Amino acid sequence: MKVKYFTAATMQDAVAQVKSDLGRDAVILHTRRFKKGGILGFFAKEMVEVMAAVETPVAVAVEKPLPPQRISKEEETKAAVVQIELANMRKMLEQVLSKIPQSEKQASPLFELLIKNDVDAEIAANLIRGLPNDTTIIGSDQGITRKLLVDRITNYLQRIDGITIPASGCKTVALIGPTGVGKTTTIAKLAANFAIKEGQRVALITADTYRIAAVEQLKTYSDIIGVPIDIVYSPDELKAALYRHRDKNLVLIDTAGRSPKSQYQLAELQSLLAVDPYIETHLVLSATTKYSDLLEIVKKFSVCSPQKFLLTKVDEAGYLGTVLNLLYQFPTALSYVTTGQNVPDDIELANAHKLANLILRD
Ligand SMILES: Nc1nc2c(ncn2[C@@H]2O[C@H](COP(=O)(O)OP(=O)(O)OP(=O)(O)O)[C@@H](O)[C@H]2O)c(=O)[nH]1
Ligand SMILES: [Mg+2]
Repeated sequence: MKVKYFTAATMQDAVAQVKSDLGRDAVILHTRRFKKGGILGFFAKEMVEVMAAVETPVAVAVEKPLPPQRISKEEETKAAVVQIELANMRKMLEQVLSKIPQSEKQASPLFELLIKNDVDAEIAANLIRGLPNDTTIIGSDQGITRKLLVDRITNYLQRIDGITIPASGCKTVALIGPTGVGKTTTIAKLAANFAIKEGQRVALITADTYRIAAVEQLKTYSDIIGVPIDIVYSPDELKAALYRHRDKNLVLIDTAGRSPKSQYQLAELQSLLAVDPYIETHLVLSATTKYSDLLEIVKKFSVCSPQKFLLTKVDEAGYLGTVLNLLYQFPTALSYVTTGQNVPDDIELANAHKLANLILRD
């Protein structure tokens, strides 16, 4: 097969070139319009490029005498142009239709369920695209389709990564996030679980010295759990405290709630965490926060390069679709999920399958 490109000012001219060069058996494979010349895009001339091919180039070289023509060459060229334009229109229409799966959207109760749970409409449409309709599988019910959908959601959430204590050396984890999302409570839950249930050597450090009550809150937990606590007022003090606790398995750092709107506060937090590149930072997000706010929080806290998200207050959240939307936008590992105020019980390693089912809550 011989393939050639032809450029001309009009589609008619390009097709005429194809015919005279490759013969009447040539087929048009692709056409495109592009701009040529001009200055900075101004006065550019629109050109047409046609990609054409012919099966047997030999036959083209020795062109057979044409049968008596009933239609003129000009009419033939026009017909070919119309055909190309029609093919292009059909292609465009197919593309548009594939983007708007209207029938799926309207027909599927699962689509409605995703929307009810605050999943973004486009994400919901992507998730249900191609899923078998309940009526298409003999003997099936919504359970089968629902299971497939849960699997799809699970795939999007499957980067689960809690705190792993190294065989030797010390793991340092800092929780950061906006005010009141549950950082201190979560630190207490983690400390209790690792120290009491797993028997690890744990130390707490709090850098939240803005409120007396904040220090007292964590100090109370450290007394009950029986782990040491250090209060640090500067990056240098944090460095020194980390050095002091180098014999521990896990050091948990609590930080003050920061407003995503305050660049100063975020820069301060960033310089605090910069004292040790091995600090694993979890951005604590409340499942009750609305999506637009979550987006802003994630964007603004990105200056602190959090490696993982930790989701709190899942017990209070009416709908969890926002979590899926967020992870679609920012694919990030989820570490833990907290489900209530009780220390140490209301925390668990994030579970993608469980969350997927919550995202499809009736
Ligand atoms: N329902 C529910 N409440 C929670 C959860 N986690 C924390 N809380 C509550 O949320 C409130 C704030 O918790 P804190 O741990 O003080 O939050 P924080 O992020 O440390 O707050 P700041 O230090 O002020 O930024 C407390 O009343 C907690 O009991 C949770 O998973 N579910
Ligand atoms: Mg706190």
